[in-house]
Amino acid sequence: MTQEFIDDMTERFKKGKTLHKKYVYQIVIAVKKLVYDEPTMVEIDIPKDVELTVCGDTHGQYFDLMELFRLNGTPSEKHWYLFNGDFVDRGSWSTEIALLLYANKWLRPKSFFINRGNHETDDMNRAYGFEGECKAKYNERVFKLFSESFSALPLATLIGHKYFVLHGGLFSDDNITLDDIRKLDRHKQRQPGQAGLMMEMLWTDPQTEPGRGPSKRGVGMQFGPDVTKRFCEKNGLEAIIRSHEVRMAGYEEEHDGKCITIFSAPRYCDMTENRGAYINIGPDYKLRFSQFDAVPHPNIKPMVSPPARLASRAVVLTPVQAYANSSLMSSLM
Ligand SMILES: [Mn+2]
Repeated sequence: MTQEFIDDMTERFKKGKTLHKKYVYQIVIAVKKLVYDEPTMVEIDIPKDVELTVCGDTHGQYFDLMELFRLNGTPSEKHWYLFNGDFVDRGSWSTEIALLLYANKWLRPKSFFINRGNHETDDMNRAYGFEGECKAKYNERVFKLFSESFSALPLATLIGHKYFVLHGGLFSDDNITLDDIRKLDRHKQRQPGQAGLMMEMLWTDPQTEPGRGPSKRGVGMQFGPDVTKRFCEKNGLEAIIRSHEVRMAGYEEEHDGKCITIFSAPRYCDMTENRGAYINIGPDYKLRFSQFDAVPHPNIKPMVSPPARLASRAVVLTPVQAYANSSLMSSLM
């Protein structure tokens, strides 16, 4: 992989062109190997002359990601990026975003990072467009390779022992520590399933009430400010940084500033009038939030299979299928 290749690919995608299949196979296979060998929780420190940008959900909104890079700078050895999951599904350019992120990961594995989100999973990709998009733009093998690579992605990143970054949020059990995440062998299960630590890391949401509550999604659960406070104190953290839910400002600091949501898909699904945001962190480990707005994009509809298809053949819905069928699907990630 070279920067020239990435620049060329970026321009091709802007013009609505695809990449030759042989390059797609090479990129996805190479990145699968790379991320498979990373720990379940990647631990990074920010060197003196480096800035790290943390991005939330991008959901196939390629032209908005281009706007983010235009405003904030493209990835380089001195400008690191961490994408906190949900870069595919819902938008019309999920393969473009996935390939661009992967090409960057291949070129600079130690300065470009990707966490898995609840949409880097087979169930979600079937219902929310990524599988269909892979088949429409490439072929089924491309989807299968992506699916394998998603299963290999790390589930969290720890920044300077201060910020715990993961897609969903905290856990149903107060005894879980960062050491349990370090020890979690994510390669034992390809999909997060309906219960357990991996599922909770990808699916949970914060709530304003103390304690824990049922999830409005039907998958995972919600955790209150006291849960976040205890987790941060116990693990010596400043805050957790998560994504997974749209916020009108693109970001929100909740739970006394200890639970930060970052969301990078402005005008989400062309339906919500939210801004997008990202966080820049330098060697001082202070968080600097930036917001940005959606830009125009070609009028191409997402390749979503109708959720009714799931209902028609499933007598008993799994929680994930129920979520896919719920009327909340347009307002949640
Ligand atoms: Mn999500």
